[in-house]
Amino acid sequence: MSVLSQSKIDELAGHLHRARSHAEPIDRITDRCPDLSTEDAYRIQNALCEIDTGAGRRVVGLKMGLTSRAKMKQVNVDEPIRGVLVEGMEVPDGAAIESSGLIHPRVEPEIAFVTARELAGPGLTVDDVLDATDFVIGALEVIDSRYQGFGFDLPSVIADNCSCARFVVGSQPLPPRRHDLRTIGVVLRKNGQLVATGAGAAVLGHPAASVAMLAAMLDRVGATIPPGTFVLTGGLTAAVPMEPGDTVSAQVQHLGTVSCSFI
Ligand code: OOG
Ligand code: MG
Repeated sequence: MSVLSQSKIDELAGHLHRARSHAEPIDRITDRCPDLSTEDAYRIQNALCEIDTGAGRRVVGLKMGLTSRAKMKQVNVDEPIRGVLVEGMEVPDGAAIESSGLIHPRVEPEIAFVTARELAGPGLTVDDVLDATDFVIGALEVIDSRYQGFGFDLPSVIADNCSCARFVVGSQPLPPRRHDLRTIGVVLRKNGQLVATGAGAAVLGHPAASVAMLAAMLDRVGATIPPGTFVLTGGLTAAVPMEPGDTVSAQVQHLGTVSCSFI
């Protein structure tokens, strides 16, 4: 149920926007609004994205988060969430990311989808999603919670656009049915050392199920996944903290290696 006035929603979005642009952590939104509903949290997220689009940044994709046990356990929130990727978040494969613009970045390996056709409504199956997919590709997501100590609850992380900060897309797109995405292995290395391993099925049993869930979640607000949408399906492993000087790479079976570093 929506209870907050639009001016309160805009004020909270402005607060998160300042935290993000100054790279200064803030207290959880639910410390200010203890009864914040999920619905109002998405309204704050929407207002935050409108600050970006109002400044001329295009929406470049959508994301799902908290779709694997490893991720849910790490942040102690056990419900999947959706967020919006805007222009300026994407960095080229192998790029060096300025740490000064971020608070306490973490990196996680993901399998991304690019849709060919619109996906709409609840009840879509993995097959429906695969039928409507142009290609899948490996990705890294750089998350950076705007909250102190990366500590949040469900409404707070939704309002913060699901900790979105940067993302890196690999260079080996594959047709969605070329391989069984459930058994695609991922190896995550930080500074050359193995830090995590995973498989596609870590995400809701099949990464395409994450896209189906996104369509169902959007349906609740009368929206769909348009054709040509880039979708991050969620971290396959827990996220790994990054400091200036660190390099991270994800080797994703059949999808090549994707990497970035922090300066
Ligand atoms: C929330 C964002 C989660 C994922 O892939 O699970 C996410 C967070 O962990 O800060 O992007
Ligand atoms: Mg993610």
